[in-house]
Formats: sequence, C-alpha cells, structure tokens
Amino acid sequence: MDAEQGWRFLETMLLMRRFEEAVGTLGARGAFPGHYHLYIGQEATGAGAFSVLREQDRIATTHRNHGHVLARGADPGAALAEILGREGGLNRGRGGTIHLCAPDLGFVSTSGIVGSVVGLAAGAAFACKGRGDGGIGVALFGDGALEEGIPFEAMNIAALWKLPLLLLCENNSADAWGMAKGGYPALVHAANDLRAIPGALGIPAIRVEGIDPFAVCDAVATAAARCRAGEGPVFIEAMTRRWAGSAPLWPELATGITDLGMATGETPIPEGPHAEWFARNDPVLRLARLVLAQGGDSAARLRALDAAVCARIGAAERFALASPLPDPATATDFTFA
Ligand SMILES: Cc1ncc(C[n+]2csc(CCOP(=O)(O)OP(=O)(O)O)c2C)c(N)n1
Ligand SMILES: [Mg+2]
Repeated sequence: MDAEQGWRFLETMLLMRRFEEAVGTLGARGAFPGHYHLYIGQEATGAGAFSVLREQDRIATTHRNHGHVLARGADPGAALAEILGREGGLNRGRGGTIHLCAPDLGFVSTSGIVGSVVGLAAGAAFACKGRGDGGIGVALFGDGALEEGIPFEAMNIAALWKLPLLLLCENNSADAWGMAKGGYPALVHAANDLRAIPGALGIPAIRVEGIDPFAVCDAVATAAARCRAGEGPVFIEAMTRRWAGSAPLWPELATGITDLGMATGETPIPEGPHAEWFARNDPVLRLARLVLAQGGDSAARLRALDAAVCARIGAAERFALASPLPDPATATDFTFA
C-alpha cells in the first residue's frame, strides 16, 4: 500500500462520513424537509474513483450524491446549505439533497430519477468526444438503475459510437432489506450478474471490491485510460454491503457517530447486530486500520486528521444553518418556462 495515498483516501472518506453524520443528525431533528440518502458505507468507492478523474471530465450522478460532490472538491458548507434548502447552497437552495449539483466542478446533473444519469453521462461523453480534450463522461448510479430502460439504450449507443463513457455502478444491495421486508428498495432483476447486461453489448465489465479505495482507483484508472484512448465505454460494478442505516425506508444513524477508537483498538467492538459492520464492512474503519498498521505516529496523525475534518464540518454546519431560506418572491427565478 502507498501509505500517503492511503491517508489521502482516508481524508476524503472521513470528510464524507462526518458530513453524512451531520446530515443524518440534522435530518433526524427535522432541520430540512423530505427524503434523503446517505453515502455511508460507499465512501471508498467515491474516494477511489474521484481521485482518478480529471478537470475536463463530465459527471452525472444519482440521488446518493453527497459523497461524490464532496470528493470532487465542493465546499461542504455550500453543499450542506443546499441540503437545508438555503440561499447559500450550491444551487441557492433550489436543488436540495437529491438534485444538489456543482456544474462548475463538471457535474452535468445529480438526479433522483433512477437510471437517468446514464443517459445524461452518455450525452456528456458524446460532447467530450466532440471537444477532443481527452475528457470522458462518467455515470455513477446504483444497481437499481439497471432495472430502468434508459441505461440499456445509453449503453447501446455508447458502445456503437465508442463513446468515452465510464459506467460506475455502486451495487449496495447486499444486506439490504428491500421493499418486501418493509425497507428501502433493493435490486430486483432477472439478471443474476449485472455485468452480463453491458457484456451483451460488448462493453468490458468488471467487478471490484467497493470498500477498497485502492482497488476502485486501479479499476477506474484502467477504465478511464481505455475511454480516453477512444476504445469505447467500460462498466465497473463496485460491491459494498448495505449500511444498516440505509436499510429502512428513512435513513437513521443506526451505527451511531463513527468511533475511530474501533480502529485504534481503544474502543472494543460492541456485540450485537452491527459487529460485522464495525469489524469488516465499514470502509472508513477498514482503511483507518490499514494506515494505523504502519505504526509510528499514525494513531496521533489519525486523531489530528479526524479533528481537522470535524472542525471543517462544524464550520460547514454553522454556515449552512446561518444561511437564509430563499425569498419566496424568487421562487420562479432560474426556471425555463
Ligand atoms: C425512474 C424512477 N423509478 C423509481 C424511483 C423510486 N426509487 C427511488 S430510490 C429507488 C431505488 C434505487 O436503488 P439504486 O439505484 O440501487 O440506488 P441506492 O439508493 O440503492 O443507492 C427507487 C426505485 C425513482 N426515484 N425513479
Ligand atoms: Mg442500490
């Protein structure tokens, strides 16, 4: 393991984690209306993937978007203000959690219309190809997107036209309850291996361990290089276990606020339903254990990193809460018709 790369991944992943813990806490106390989705459990996928992307790449992502926007470098205060529907938000409070977007950072859209982002990213890939600046279109989407029609059509045209389209499917359905058990929707598909779908169109499709940022980074780097070389789209399926807090229909901080003592060994792993999560499936604790294995001053460095991240998120929260709601008289501003 490249230790310094490990620390960089950990910083991004901790930023996402502490951000989502703030969102979950604010959501539970009704600080913003409506449904929302947390990226907890998938941080390694986003951190690994975004470490490879370039400025000229164009990204379309889904409703589980907070981590993606942060990994691309969006200001956490503006992102949190957007989730709270405030004027100081990335989209002046118009997008909210599900459609918060950072066009300046190359996001074409983030959308709650499941599957739509694959079509948008294919269009972005077409534009990138036309511009010829080496940029690629990137779609990040859940496994559920492949139940929709548009990803199939978009993959077909991308394969035919050899578009520089990187398809990153975040499969988080392992351990999900699904609607049959009264939980959040989980994958319902006739294909038992999602790679077969792009595979049928001749698109190379690989599966990667989504809790390993190094593995994701390698896979995305190889795929992006192929796209940039004009060889057409690539599909990556990143596998993660469903975090318990995203199993019910409404998210809840089921595993509490992350205690890095469970990585240093200072806090014993509690027995009970989340023991497996803490010991093996939480990507943040997993990577923290890896960087700590270097010994030396790594435990102190971990504490300092987390303190700095928590301070950043604390400032983001103060900024977001102090930002006003948009003036109702401006409700129709920025609309097309
Ligand atoms: C076109 C469309 N159909 C149905 C829904 C309702 N819906 C919201 S989330 C969801 C499941 C999404 O699963 P997945 O794409 O795997 O993302 P995850 O939330 O698991 O990360 C569904 C079906 C929707 N938002 N859009
Ligand atoms: Mg899913």
